Amino acid sequence: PVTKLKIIKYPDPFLKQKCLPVTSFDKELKILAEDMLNTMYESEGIGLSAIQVGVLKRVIVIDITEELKKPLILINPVITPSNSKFLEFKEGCLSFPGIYESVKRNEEIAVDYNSIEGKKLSMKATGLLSICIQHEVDHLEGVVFLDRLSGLKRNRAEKKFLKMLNR
Ligand code: QAP
Ligand code: CO
Repeated sequence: PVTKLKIIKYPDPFLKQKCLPVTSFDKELKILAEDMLNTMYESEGIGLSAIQVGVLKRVIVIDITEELKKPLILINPVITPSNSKFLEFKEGCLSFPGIYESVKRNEEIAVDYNSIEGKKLSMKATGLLSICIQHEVDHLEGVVFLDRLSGLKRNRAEKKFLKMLNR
């Protein structure tokens, strides 16, 4: 069965929580990851964290391809910047439909993570993939992209979003 999960929207305080590491790599985890991918594809997203669908586990799914055929499932991801270069990109978020803001993040990262089977893996990422992984890993710490903006920009973007929610 294909399931579309409900996405929690800002300013729900649920999104400020810290997620717990995954320790059992079982059927339930596979179903969660699959439901998250379906939810992301149906919402036309490129990344989604478990916390956004109400699950406090360190699970993220990503697919930045146009053809929607390179799903990435990262469990317990840990990021290490590979250099001191930064990249600015206009980001969106499925928990903030309709707003896009420019955020500065590391350009190149290494990521240690577990596969869906629990295998320890690592990868390097640059460009959009790197940005997307950093955005999703932030969610696992209760951090949203607006938290990465300067005070003034953040205020403006938050007001704009809350106004849109009320219309
Ligand atoms: C995070 O965000 C991201 O406002 C993933 O109306 C975004 O998938 C990382 C979306 C950009 C890097 C660059 C947003 C869909 C999807 C919306 C998303 C909307 C419909 C956002
Ligand atoms: Co997001």
